[in-house]
Amino acid sequence: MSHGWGYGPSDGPDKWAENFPLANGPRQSPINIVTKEAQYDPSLKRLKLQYDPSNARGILNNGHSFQVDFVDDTDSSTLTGGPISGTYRLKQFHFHWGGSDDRGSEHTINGIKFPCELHLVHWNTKYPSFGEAADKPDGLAVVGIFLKIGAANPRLQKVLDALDSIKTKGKQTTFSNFDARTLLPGSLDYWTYDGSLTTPPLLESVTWIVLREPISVSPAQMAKFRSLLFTGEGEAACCMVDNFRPPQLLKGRQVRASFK
Ligand code: B30
Ligand code: ZN
Repeated sequence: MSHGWGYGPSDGPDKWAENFPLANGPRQSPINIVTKEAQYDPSLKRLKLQYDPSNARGILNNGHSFQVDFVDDTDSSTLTGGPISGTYRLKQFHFHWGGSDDRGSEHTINGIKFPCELHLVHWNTKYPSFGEAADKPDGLAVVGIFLKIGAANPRLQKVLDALDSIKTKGKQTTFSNFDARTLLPGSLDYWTYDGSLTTPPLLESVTWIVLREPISVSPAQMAKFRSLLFTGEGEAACCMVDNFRPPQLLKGRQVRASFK
């Protein structure tokens, strides 16, 4: 589970290009979304997210975030519609967050940072597996959802209650019967653009779908995210905070909006 990259001064986003030259590629993520530059595209379809709660399988501290993993051997939890063609299956979701509430999201909106960002990761079933899809230009679709400070979000609580069991890098536990649809905001209005994984290997395979409406999270809930550790059991503890990549150059890409 040693990745050779992280979010510190010696192995963080400014250093990733040394081992992953794609860091300077033509379609890197995240980006700053300048709302007045996004073009409304009436041909964009409504997003359809169909998730089966029984597909949730486990939760893992992977040393750079934590992820909830899903069984993906059938089309029972899928993303269709929106900007994509065909069917994409849910593989996992995870979050990025800050050490304080003034930062933490990867995408920004007109330069505004949110304290946390949720990523629901899907792969295109025209390929045989996530691994085969992950390096294809149309291989992945990630739905990004901002979290903003407000009322405690009861839909997050089951996830947050599991974090005590996976405090250190490499720990995992079962996580079952979870409906990821409950994490979505009321409106599915979105921006979309062609981008990449936001962590090494930074593969340029992601159709990004960033929702306009944030979901809420309380200060106490954010504290729970920040109680996780980057480090493994027995190592000097290092809190898992500021695990986000900053916005990358647009390099001529167009951002489209599903709404006027
Ligand atoms: S993101 O949504 O762009 N932040 C991956 C998926 C989505 C994003 C970033 C990365 C991904 O699948 N990475 C490769 C898988 N990981 C697996 C792991 O357990 O956590 C291996 C890795 O990075 O090299 Cu660590
Ligand atoms: Zn992510």
